[in-house]
Amino acid sequence: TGHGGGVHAAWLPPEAFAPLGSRRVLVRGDGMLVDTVFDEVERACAGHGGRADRTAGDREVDLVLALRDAGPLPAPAAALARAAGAGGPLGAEGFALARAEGVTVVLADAPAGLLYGLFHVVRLGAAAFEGDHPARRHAPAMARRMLDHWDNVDVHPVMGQVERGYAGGSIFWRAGAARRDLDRVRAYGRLLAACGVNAISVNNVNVHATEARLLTGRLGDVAELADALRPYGVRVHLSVTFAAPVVLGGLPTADPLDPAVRAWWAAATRQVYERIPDFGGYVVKADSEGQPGPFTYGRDHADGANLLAEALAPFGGVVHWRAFVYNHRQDWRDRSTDRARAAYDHFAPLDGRFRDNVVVQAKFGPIDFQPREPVSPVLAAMPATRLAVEFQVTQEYTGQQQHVCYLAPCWSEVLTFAPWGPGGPTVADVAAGSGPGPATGGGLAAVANVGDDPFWTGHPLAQANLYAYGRLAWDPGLDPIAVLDEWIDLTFPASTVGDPALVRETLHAVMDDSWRTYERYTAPLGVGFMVSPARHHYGPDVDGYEYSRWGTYHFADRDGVGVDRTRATGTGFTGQYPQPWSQVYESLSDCPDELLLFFHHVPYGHVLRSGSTVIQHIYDTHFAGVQQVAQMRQRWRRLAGVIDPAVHARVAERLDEQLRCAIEWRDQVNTYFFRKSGVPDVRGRAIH
Ligand code: GCW
Repeated sequence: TGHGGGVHAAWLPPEAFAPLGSRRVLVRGDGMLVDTVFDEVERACAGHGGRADRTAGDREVDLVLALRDAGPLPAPAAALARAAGAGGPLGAEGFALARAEGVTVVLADAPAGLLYGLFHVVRLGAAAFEGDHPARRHAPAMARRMLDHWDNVDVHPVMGQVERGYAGGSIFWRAGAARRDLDRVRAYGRLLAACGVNAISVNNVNVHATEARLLTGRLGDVAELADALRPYGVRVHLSVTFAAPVVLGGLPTADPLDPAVRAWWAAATRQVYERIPDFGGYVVKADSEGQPGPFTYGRDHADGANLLAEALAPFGGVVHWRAFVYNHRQDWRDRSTDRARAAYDHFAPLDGRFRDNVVVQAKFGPIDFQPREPVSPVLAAMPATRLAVEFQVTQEYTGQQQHVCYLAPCWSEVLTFAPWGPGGPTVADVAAGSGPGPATGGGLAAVANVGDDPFWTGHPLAQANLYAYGRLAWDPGLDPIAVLDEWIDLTFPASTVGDPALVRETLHAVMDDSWRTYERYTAPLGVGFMVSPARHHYGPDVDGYEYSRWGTYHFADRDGVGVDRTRATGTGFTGQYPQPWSQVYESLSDCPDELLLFFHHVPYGHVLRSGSTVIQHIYDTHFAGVQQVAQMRQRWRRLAGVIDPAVHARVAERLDEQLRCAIEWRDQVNTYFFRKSGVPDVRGRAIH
């Protein structure tokens, strides 16, 4: 069950539509997305014995999905709709749901709202048709909930078809061409709509020669994707190269202040909108890791971003300009350069200079998607700029979809973090536009984790990360464990599994704490980056980046470990935070344990807030982490014969690899620090 055309149904198996599909449903309203809603309802009803209507006769109904202006509704629904809509406009994507007298009503002002309302009903399952529901309004916290595909059109010699992709090839591109598997693209759009994602960029932020041409000569390929995704409310964006006027336009320069360059972007952008009227905008990685940018012309990032923003403005488009800018040719001997400082140093001084259709997109932490980082200080430093927070759903640094690592608890910590102190605005507020900055926030963006793998995400349980990302972008206040429950209910409907309670219990046992488990057996206390350069960031290599140009070091010696980022004696990075965090991170005694080595270089005998020493903490967490993985693997075995055997087998195989790899992490990290420090494990366990 759950398979259609060889592709896993993820969180939309037919059985998840049973409660809806067995009802008498009326869909009222016009527009492409209302048609989508009706198609969904019709399909569900065909499969489960219900009835789908678009015209209000005098037949009885169980569920009404209606646009407010769609004309008269049958009697009980009409009163309910009035009650549901009473609190004023529902917004471009919002909806209200109410139930009384055996009728459930979903009301929206705009077609997209009806689509999200439909999937809300699917999520509620049988509960949508039980008892009474007082009218409740739903609207997304973030206007833009975006996924960035790091998909290449051509296979890149080092990075492959999808940069940092762990789920096979791209669903959009293959070996230099568009795949044209539009059924798959539509299925993807449907999954995205069902978790709330409404924007994607379709190519890698590292824009190579072939990909550059998506903007001009190969725009048709992008238009085709936009057509396939439009019925699900997903708008398409494009990563562009800043050098486009040179490499595509044949101009001698891409200087953002050059009138010919501006004219080139204006013309190119006009042509994009002629082809794709609802095109979302551009994503740009500039002056970062070798990508071209305004620095070449002595201009800054505001000049660069504003150039593209000016071209997009007449059409309502936005430019997502990434703040991931740092010196990737550092000298490890130079102790004054600190990669963590870079984004703030480059961008904070530019606050106020960006046009209002520029979104500055900052990775959630100051370095690079490590399993544990403090929140990026950029997010608290640009009150006059629209800011988007960038997450990495693809598990580059969190087990590469070989390991179970449910990331929603990490994202939730970031989103609910209050940069100005407890009780103040949160990171989610900043992104949503309800914080101190502009009222139109930049929203969330995240690197996608899907590919042409039959399970979409390689590791079937990694589907939960994609689902949870969308849900947290819609409502960052959601409890990540409750989101996991939603995902379990949808993905493993009770009717499709042998023992629903065991399935739920096992998935929670395996997934709830998996991010912290991953953290335990990998790099300790926020130090990060002890990953293997040779194996593309998979598996341990404690000194792999220690003498590299990338600027990611741990500075372990015989006495201690960690990066001194204090103002007093270190790089001064703590000074990029507002109070109270600036002081909390500066202070050795107040700094949270999990970030200690991110901010401080300490002796191995330093006593943590937990009461343990740093060295003992390293040993304990690494032993504990491996034990937890072994338990996860044990528990998973109990689902054999209970769930879809293909899902069971794929996860079982990956848990074997996770355990192997976790043991390798444990032994390399423990041995490394034992050899450096000479301090034995107080519990006398085997360290090699
Ligand atoms: O995490 C790093 C990755 C690069 C990526 C870069 C970025 C697309 O290792 O593969 O490049 O971040 O975010 O731009």
